[in-house]
Amino acid sequence: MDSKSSITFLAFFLVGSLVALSLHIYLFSPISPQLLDVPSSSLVNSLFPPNTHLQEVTKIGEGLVKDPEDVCVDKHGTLYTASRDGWIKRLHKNGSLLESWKWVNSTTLLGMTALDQGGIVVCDTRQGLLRVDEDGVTTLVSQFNGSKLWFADDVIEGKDGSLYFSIASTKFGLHNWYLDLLEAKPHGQLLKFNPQANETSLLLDNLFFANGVALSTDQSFLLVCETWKSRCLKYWLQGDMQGKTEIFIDNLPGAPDNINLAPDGSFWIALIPMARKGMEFVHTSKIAKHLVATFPKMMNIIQGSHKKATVMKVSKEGNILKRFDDPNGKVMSFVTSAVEYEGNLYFGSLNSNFVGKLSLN
Ligand SMILES: [Ca+2]
Ligand SMILES: [Ca+2]
Repeated sequence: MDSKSSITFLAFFLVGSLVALSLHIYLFSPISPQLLDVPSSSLVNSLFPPNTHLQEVTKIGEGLVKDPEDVCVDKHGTLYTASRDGWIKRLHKNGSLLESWKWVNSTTLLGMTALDQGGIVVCDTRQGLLRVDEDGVTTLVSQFNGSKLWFADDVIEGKDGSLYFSIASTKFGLHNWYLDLLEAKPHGQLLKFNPQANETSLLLDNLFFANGVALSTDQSFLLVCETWKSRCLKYWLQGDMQGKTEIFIDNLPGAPDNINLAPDGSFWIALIPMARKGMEFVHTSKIAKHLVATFPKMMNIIQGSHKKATVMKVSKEGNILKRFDDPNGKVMSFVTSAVEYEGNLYFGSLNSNFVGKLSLN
């Protein structure tokens, strides 16, 4: 081949490859994406600079628990967490031993809450809402509107016994969570289960990955985190605003996971990182989204670094009060939950083999 034919051949090869790739993406992309505006964290970072407070965390039950996403504490001070091996582990008040309490046939347990009458409710992304108590495991809610309940993410009990819970995505499952992020459309829901009537109803639809839920001290409002939007919504349960929704806090410097009421009426929010540094452009390009969705090996591009952790304390009016970080995941990373009890913060994480504990004094 002379040089002219070589160039022609190369051009045909490149165009052909591009057409083949586009066709492959067109035929096999599992998403129909829209763009996602990831807020800049520079303002929050200037007011509340990242720090190393989470590096003072001590480890409870190291090696005895796998990726405990959430923790909860009952009225007797017993702490519970769900391990990815299906064990619900617990720690008695003032105890130091993380005990294997009950086993659930699941490797996909997420958010949980302690019940007033004893026992806990835990979200399973395949089975729905499960109640676990001394007698064993009972399924409370497994379907809604005639469809199987997928991807229940977090739950909280109201004082009348109602359970408020989130469905992260009605389209994608736990192991495809990154497709929900790439698609960036609101497939999340907030639901309410009334145990007396054995009835489940829809409170909010069209949420961008509905995640942590929490009730205010007086239970006049409910908070639900919209992970992909870096914000939490306030849903009014009482008063003039009953049934209405407003933004509680937005422009968070990360994606909110679990949110928990603090004893003083404020809230602790755990933030997971949104995208690997320098890879934020993926959220602004439909072509890039299709590419990553079609070739899942590229998904670590959009997965934020596991090697950091951030939690924030936010007042009931939605103002940031405190911030704790482990900026390089030296002690604890990918923290998904922070629960305050008697002067200590307890942490769950999707990248830990222990429950974290930090003294607030
Ligand atoms: Ca929770
Ligand atoms: Ca969660």
